[in-house]
Amino acid sequence: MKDASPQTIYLADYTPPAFLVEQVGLTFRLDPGKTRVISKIEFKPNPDSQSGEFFLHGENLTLIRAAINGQEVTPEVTDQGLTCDVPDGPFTWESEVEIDPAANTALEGLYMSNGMYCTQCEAEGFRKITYYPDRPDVMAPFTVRIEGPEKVMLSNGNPTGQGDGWAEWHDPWPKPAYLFALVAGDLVNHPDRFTTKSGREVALNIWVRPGDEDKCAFGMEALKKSMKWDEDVYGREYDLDVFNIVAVDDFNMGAMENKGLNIFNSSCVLASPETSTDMNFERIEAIIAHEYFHNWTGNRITCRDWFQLCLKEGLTVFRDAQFTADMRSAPVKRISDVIALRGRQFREDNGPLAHPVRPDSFVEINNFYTATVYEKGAELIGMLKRLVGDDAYAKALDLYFDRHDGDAATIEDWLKVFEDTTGRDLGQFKLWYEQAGTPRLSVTDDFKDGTYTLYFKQETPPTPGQPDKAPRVIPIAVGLLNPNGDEVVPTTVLEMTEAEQSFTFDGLSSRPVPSILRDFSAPVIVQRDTTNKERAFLLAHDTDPFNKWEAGRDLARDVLIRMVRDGAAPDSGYLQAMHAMLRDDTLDPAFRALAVGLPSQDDIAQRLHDEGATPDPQAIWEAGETLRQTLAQEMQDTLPRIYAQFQVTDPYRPDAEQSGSRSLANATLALLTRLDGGAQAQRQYDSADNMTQQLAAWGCLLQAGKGDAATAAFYDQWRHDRLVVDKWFSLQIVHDDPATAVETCAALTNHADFNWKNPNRFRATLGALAMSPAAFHRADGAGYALLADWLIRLDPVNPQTTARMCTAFETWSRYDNARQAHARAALERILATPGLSRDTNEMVARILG
Ligand code: 0A1
Ligand code: ZN
Repeated sequence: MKDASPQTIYLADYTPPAFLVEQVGLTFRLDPGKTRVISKIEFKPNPDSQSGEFFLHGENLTLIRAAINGQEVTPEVTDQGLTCDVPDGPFTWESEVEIDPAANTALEGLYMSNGMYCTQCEAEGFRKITYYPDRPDVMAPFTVRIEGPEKVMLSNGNPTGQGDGWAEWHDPWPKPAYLFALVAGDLVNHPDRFTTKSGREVALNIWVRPGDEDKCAFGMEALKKSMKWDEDVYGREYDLDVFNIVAVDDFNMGAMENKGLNIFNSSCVLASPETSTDMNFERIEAIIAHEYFHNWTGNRITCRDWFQLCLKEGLTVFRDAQFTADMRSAPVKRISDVIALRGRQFREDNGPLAHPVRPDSFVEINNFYTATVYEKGAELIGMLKRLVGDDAYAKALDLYFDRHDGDAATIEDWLKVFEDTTGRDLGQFKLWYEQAGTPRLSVTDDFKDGTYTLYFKQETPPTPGQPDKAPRVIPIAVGLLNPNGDEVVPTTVLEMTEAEQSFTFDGLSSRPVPSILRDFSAPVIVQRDTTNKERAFLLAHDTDPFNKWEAGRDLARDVLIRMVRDGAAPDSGYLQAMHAMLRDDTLDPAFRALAVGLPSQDDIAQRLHDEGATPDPQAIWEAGETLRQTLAQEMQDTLPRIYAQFQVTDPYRPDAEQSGSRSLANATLALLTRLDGGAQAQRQYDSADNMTQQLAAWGCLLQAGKGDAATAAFYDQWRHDRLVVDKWFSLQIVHDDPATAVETCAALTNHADFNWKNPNRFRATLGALAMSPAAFHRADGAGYALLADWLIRLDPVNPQTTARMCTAFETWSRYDNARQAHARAALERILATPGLSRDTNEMVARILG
C-alpha cells in the first residue's frame, strides 16, 4: 500500500509476459485473521517473450513455503513480489501464503464485510491473495477449493463439489487474475433460471445477507432482461451453468464483473419500492446489465494491459446505454447521459486531471477508472457507430468477437476490425483515444441564393503533457428547419476532418434554422453566437429530442450567466418558453421534468471560467435560487394542475412510464414549494408509500427550511436500513443552505451511524459536501478543510476511496485567489501527510499541477 518512490508505468514499455499459465489450482483455508492460500500453478515459457525472468507479484503476503516441481525453493521476496530460478520448459509452482482478511480495510484482495469473506481483484488486488503474474494478459482456467465453516462458499465458474466445510469450483474459461472472486458467509439466495437461445440451462442466484431477500426480485428481472438482450442484439450467449451475484456492504466501486460471480455494492443491486427511488431502480438495472455484458466485452475478450481499460469499459458502458435506451426512453437516457458526461467528464477533461481515453502513463491504475475512460470511452464507440453506420457496426462487432475471443486485446485490435469491415482508415479517429481535452467546435453560418453554408472550426485546449492537438474526425449530426418550424433537411451526419471546414445545403427557399450536433453526436462543446429567440424556436420545433432539450438548456445557461455576470433579471423569453414546454401535453413527462431543470452550478462556473471570468460559487447558487423562484411565480397557475395530473394512483412500478410521471410531479412540487412554503410537500411526505415520493417531499421540505420534523421522522423510520440511512446523511447536506452545509456535514460525522470506514457512508456524507459547490467552495475555506481532514484520516484505511474523493478539488484553480489559497493549503496538507498512499499522492500531485 505504501510506496516511498512511486514509479510511473508507460504504455510504450509494454512487453509480453515471460511465462504463461496453463492451469491454476487454489485452496483457501478461511480464517478471518489468518487465511491460508495454497496455490499450484502450471507455468510454461512464453515463446513471444525475450525475457526469461520469473517474477510473481505479491503484496502483504506471508510466504510459508514454495516449491517448483515438488522441490522446496527459497525465492527472493520483496514488498512487490518474488523472483526465483526456474527450470527450462514447463514447470509446476506451488506456494502457501498467509493473509489477514480481517485487517484488510482497503477492500482490495480478500477482505471481510460484516463477517462475510469477499474479494475485489480489479485492477491489481489478486497479488494481495497469492503470488501470481497479476497482469491481464496472463489468462488461465482456475480450479478453487474453499475450506471453512461458512454456510455458503462461492467462486468463479461451475460448482464441482461440496461437502461439510468445503466447496469446489472450476472455471473452464481462461481468465486473468483480476476476474477471480471468492465469497463465503452466511448468505441466502434469490434463485431463478434462464434458458439460453441454444438451450443451455443456467441457474441464476442473487446472494444477500439474511433480511435482504425481499430486495432481490428487481435485480433478478434486470439480469434476465440483460441476458436476453445480449442474445437478441449482439448475438452473445452466456457460457456457464451458473451465474451468481452477491451483494456486499463494503465495496469501493459500484460492482465487479468477476467471471460467473459478479460482486455488487449492495446499493447497486438491492431494491424495494419502500427503500429505493425510481433513479435507484434505473441505476440498478443499468449496472446489472453492465456487469453482465462484461462477460463478453471484458471477460471473454479482455485487455492486454491496463492502458487498454477503455476497450472493455467504453464498450460496455456503450452497450449498457443501448440496453437502457431499449428498455426505457431513448431520448431521456441520452439527455441524462449527456448531463452526466458534462458534469463529470467535461469537468475532468478541462482540469488538471485530464487524460486521454487511453492514457499512456500512470502511477496507480486505480486512479484511472474515470469518467474519461468510461463515459468518454463510450462516446467514442457511439461516434464510430455513427461514422460507419449500424450495419457495419454490427458486422465489425461480430468480427471482433470471432477474431479475439479468448484474447487480451488492444485498441489497435478494436479499430482494426472496423477497418477490415469497412475499408476505412481509422488513423485519424484514433486521435480520440490518444488526445485528452474536449474539442471546442465554433460554428458560423451564411445564406445566399438558396445555399446555406455551415462553417466549423475545431480547437482543443492544451491539457497536461499535451500542449498541441491535431484536428480529429468529428461526426456532426445536423438538421435544418425552415422559419415555420418544418424540417427541410432531416438529420445528416457531416464528417469534419479538418481544423476548419464548411458544408453547404442547396435549394433552400429561405434561411433555415440549424439544429447542430443532434443526439449529441460528438463529445464536444459547441460555440455559436445565437439568439435566445432562435433557442426558443428550437425548443418549440426541433424534431430531435436531444437538441430540443439542449435549446432549453442553452437558454437557461445564458439566463443564469447574465444574472451572475451582469446582475441581469431572469429573461422573460426563457420563462415563457419553459412555461409553454411544461404545459405541452404532447411531450413525454420525463422529458419535461428534465427540461425544466437548470444547468448545474459547476457547468455555469466552467462556462464563466472559459469566458475568462472568475466564478463566484455563492453568486451562482443564488442565481439558481432566484431563477427557480421566478420560474415558480411565472408558472404558478399551472403547477398545481400538473402536480395533480401526474400523481400515480396505480400500484408502484419502477418503469419508465410511472417514473416519468413521478419525476414531473416532483419537479413541479419543488417549484410549488417555493410558493406554498412546503404545505404540499408535507402532505406528500405524510402520505408517501414509496421512497421516490418520500425522498422528493423531504428534499423540498429541507430546501424550504421546514425539514426538521421530517428529518427526525425519516431517521426513526429507517434507522435499521443502511442504504436508506445513507440517503438520510446525504440529503441533509445537499439541501442545506451553503452557509451552513459544512457545519451540518461536520455534525453528521459525529453521528453514531457515521461508520466512516464504509465507503458508501463516507461518500454519502463527505461526498455530498463535495457535490455542493457553494458549500464546498465556501469563501472561508471551511469546506476544503473539512474534506482534507477526513481524507487524511481515511487514506491509511482505504487509499482507493480517498484518492477518488480528491477529485472534489479538481476545479480549485478556477476560483479567486483567496479560495485558491485555502484549497492549496488543504491539498498541501494532504500531500505532507507522512506515509500517504501512492493513490492519493498521485491524485493530489496531479491536482496541484
Ligand atoms: N470493472 C468494474 C468496476 C471496478 C473498477 C475498479 C475496481 O477497483 C479498482 C473495482 C470495480 C465495472 O466496470 O463495473
Ligand atoms: Zn465496467
